[in-house]
Amino acid sequence: MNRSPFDCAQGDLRWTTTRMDSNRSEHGAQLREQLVEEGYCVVESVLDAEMLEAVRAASNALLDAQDPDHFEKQKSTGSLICVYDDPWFAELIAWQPAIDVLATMGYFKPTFSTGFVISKPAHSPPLFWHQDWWGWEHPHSYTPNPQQVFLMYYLVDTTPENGCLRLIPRSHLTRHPMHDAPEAHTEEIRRAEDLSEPVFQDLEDEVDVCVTAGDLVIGDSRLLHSARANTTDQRRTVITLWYHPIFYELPESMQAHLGSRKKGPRQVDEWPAQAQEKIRPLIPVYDGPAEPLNWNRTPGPALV
Ligand SMILES: O=C(O)CCC(=O)C(=O)O
Repeated sequence: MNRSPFDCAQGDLRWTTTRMDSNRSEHGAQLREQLVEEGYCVVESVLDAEMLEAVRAASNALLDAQDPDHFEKQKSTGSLICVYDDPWFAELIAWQPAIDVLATMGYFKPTFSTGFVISKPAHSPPLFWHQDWWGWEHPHSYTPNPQQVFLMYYLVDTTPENGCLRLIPRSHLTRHPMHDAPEAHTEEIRRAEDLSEPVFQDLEDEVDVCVTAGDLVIGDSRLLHSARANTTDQRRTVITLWYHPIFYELPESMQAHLGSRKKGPRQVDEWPAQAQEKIRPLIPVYDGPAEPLNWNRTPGPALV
């Protein structure tokens, strides 16, 4: 069966290009509801075969250029290479089918901050449990609408054997014991030195998210997530891109943190003009007087 870019992994949420626009917006509304309530949703086949091949080629080139030490330092994550390292990624950041998905969800003016090539080598350990939000000092972070979402594109079909994503539904809005586990992003944890640490354990309420290559996983950055070990002989790569679906409705101090540099991150200044132009509409811009919100990755007591 041909799948449209807007098909959802949830069987009853399917939408095809042959239906009317009202069905399309209904599907977008269902995706948004799932994102806001559960913390994530999946949209099938957002990358077509040609784009998938192009993303694989660009990612493999970056991965093959890394020093072996990079993979040692990032043993648990696999790799952590910023997409700003290669202007080709402008194509993926501004990929229209994904921007269209966000629009059907009612996110008409998203902005983009950064992204990473995360690749688990063959026979590599699990990724530690963590969440990626840095704005916990503002009360807005304890309300349902997402301040930041990850768009994850897996470049191979994922399974529990090759390191699929796993997550704790609703943990973006509800406290979980893992929120109070020792800090996850330390050097020792990144190096996966002790796999008996709590951040590497299986959790009762975890959900595996297995996808087909080219599907899109959209998740709230506050959601607790991790990835299983890759026990296969093949590399398993995901590209994670961070967007801000309601940037222009966020508190000014959050906007200031993200958008105080008018031209975007420094590396972008060195990109060819065409690549800069491609992502320009997605660069967050803040011109107001507010001071940037303090960066704090630890949820406060208001998360209950
Ligand atoms: O490797 C994965 O599947 C997940 C990557 C991840 O946790 C992240 O990008 O925040």
